[in-house]
Amino acid sequence: MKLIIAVIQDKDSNRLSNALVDHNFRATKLATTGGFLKSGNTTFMIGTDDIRVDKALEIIKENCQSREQLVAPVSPMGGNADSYVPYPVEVEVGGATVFVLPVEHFRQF
Ligand code: 2BA
Repeated sequence: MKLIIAVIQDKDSNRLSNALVDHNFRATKLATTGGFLKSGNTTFMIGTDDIRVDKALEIIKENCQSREQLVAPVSPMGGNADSYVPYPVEVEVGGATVFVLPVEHFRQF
């Protein structure tokens, strides 16, 4: 068994949820925050049999698109001056950042 952890953009999360349910995958959605942009994103935890990992990855790829995102300068007032970016920066936020981990034990009680 494997645990797939996929960090995706909020905009794609409903579409991905629906696609996973349609294909009989079980998933947990977490509201998360990107360390760089400090804005919301969504992390899916998907536990699945090894033979279904490729199908899950295909569904993630099909339902999550990368987008350009402009990072506006944020005043350091009241914040940390070390992280201050004085000009807008455009970054390409990926469709999905995916980790596939082995699961040692899986139990449901
Ligand atoms: P964020 O950390 O908010 O990063 C958003 C986007 O900003 C990244 O998109 C990347 O294009 C850019 N970026 C991140 N760190 C940067 C840096 N030090 N310098 C310049 N640009 C930087 P993605 O790479 O597609 O990542 C999207 C989200 O996936 C990230 O949001 C983070 O929440 C997660 N993520 C990405 N790589 C990760 C990793 N190795 N471990 C854990 N989470 C990761």
